[in-house]
Amino acid sequence: MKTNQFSSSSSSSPSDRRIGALLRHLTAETDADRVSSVFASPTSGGTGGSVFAHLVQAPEDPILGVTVAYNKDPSPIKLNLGVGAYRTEEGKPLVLNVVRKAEQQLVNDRSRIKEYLPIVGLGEFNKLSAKLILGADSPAIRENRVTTVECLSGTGSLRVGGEFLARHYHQKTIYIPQPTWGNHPKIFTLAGLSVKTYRYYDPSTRGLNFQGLLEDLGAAPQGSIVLLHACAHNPTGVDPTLEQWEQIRKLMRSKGLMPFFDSAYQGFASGSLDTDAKPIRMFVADGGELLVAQSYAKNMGLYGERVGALSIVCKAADVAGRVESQLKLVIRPMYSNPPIHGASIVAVILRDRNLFNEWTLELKAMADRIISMRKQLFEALRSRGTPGDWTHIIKQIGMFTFTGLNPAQVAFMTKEYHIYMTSDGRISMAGLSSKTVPHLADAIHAVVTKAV
Ligand code: KET
Repeated sequence: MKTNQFSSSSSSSPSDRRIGALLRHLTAETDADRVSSVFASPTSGGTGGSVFAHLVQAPEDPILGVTVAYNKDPSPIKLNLGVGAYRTEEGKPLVLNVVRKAEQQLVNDRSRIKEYLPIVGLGEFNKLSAKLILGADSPAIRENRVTTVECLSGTGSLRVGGEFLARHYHQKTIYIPQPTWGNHPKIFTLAGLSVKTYRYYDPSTRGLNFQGLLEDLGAAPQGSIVLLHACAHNPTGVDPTLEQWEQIRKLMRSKGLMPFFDSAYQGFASGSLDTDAKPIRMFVADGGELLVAQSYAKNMGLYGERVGALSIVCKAADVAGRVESQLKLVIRPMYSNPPIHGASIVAVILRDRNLFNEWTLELKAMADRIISMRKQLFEALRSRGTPGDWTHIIKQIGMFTFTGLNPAQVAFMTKEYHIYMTSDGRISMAGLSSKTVPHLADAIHAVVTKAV
């Protein structure tokens, strides 16, 4: 047997000795043993059926599956309004200019290396992300009460935060709005929380069911976790007003409900990063604790870089330190440590005043183009005399319009017009352009006048 670093010796530790014994045991196996064990294995080659033969075909994801179906459609007039991903007037994905510049800087810097990041990610990115969402003058940052860890975009931040709460928070129930982003219930269930809903949207007014929301949160057990969309609620495009946020805050704090903000669209609702962060900052200003998951997918167009952050605002600096130590224990066995490239791009942009300002302009331009699409679609329906009240198209906020079209109507529009959207009638306004608005308006007009 070959010697190795785990060979037992009088100076080795008990754990080294255990590993050494295990290795000896494994390598002591004879060739004959190995051959017979390979053929005895149900996973080996041969004539038997697959051990996975019982699997049923899983359905596609309700949102990402729309793109899969769209990609298969050979029609030249097809239109993908499914996934919330920004497109230009030409219908092309957009890499922001500031992102190109930041990447150039990174490439030119020969001192950059590809070592592992720490478990919590890129330190500078974490600091700047906390500042971006909580505000440069945030008392919580000043008092060192915030711990921020880089995670795999918004989804990863929600997942890590969910698992942290499941392990260490006294309440295991999270209330999510009804409706919400379809991945929320799956993320939190797999993180180990139990998921319940609170009323949020009123289909009859196509607005906020504020009364229902207050009643449901008022009836939630003391200390429950509450998932809140920081801005540009997905899929409804309906946000509380600041006055309503203040009432929500008071109610939640009076019952010790733990806010968990999902901020996937900072800057996309109003066009201003600070305005869109106001609800979160109201909850920080009262000195209470909260979690926030940030994503740079939409506002920096870094979808595939998977860059985001989880911040936990605590009441005291020493608590924040211990929270961070526990977050590391969640992250390390999940994916060890996060990727370096996306976080480096964000850090370059956030640290440089000129690049930051340029980013805010590009972000505002994306938000403005979406607002202009809302106006154009609304006008197109009005000019066609399409029955119904379509003012919600211009009232709703953010990337999506929650049209009110039902699954049968959506299916009709996909079949006859090659327009792809989620079956709940949500359309990504960011996927529209002046050229495609008439096609969508024709389809909506046809479907509502046909009584599908
Ligand atoms: N939260 C919300 C509310 C959200 O809409 C998304 C993505 C995410 C988090 C996660 O994004 P990430 O890429 O992990 O940072 N929503 C769009 C894309 C998707 O479904 O994955 C969407 O609704 O189309």
